[in-house]
Amino acid sequence: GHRPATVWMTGLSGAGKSTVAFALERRLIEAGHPCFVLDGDNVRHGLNRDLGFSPKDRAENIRRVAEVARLMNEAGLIVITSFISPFRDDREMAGQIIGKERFIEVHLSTRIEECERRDVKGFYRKARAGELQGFTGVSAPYEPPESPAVRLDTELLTIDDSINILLQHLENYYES
Ligand code: GGZ
Repeated sequence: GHRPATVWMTGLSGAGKSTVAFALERRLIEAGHPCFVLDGDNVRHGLNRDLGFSPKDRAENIRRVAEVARLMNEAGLIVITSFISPFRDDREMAGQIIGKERFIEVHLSTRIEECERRDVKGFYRKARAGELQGFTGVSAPYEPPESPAVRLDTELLTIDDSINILLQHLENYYES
């Protein structure tokens, strides 16, 4: 069986959070665990469409995501969240809302040089050119977690490696 938990991915834009989140979701569904991914695409365009990227708006983004994750956990789902969540205090708040027991912090620790090299959406180039203000890692801070449950560097690991590490961690979590 499974206990509802929230796998909270944090890391820079381009670190691989969403890729890993959706690959993990697929594997968990195949194994019979109902789960759901919350990410910018399904949250920032709807529930959080009134929020931007100021520190205050990011805090509110994370607070609402945490409240939704908590509800989904209570409904019996494993939740995987994919947000930069750059501030330690905000992630701490998310852990409080979701409940320490259920909150699994995963740091996508891919170096900024690698994220910038990928530049999937061209945001880093725009940020360096001064066309995009307050971009995380360039002109806004990212505070890495000090003791995440899992740390994944997608420059060194394949997606399958990352998924296997996370599944192993979840198995241990469910056996504990
Ligand atoms: C960071 C930004 C910004 C700024 C737009 N800073 O690569 P993406 O496009 O898909 O991921 C980024 C996403 C970050 O949204 P989050 O909700 O995860 O942020 S937070 O947790 O800090 O609230 C990027 C895009 O939105 N984006 N402007 N200024 N990322």
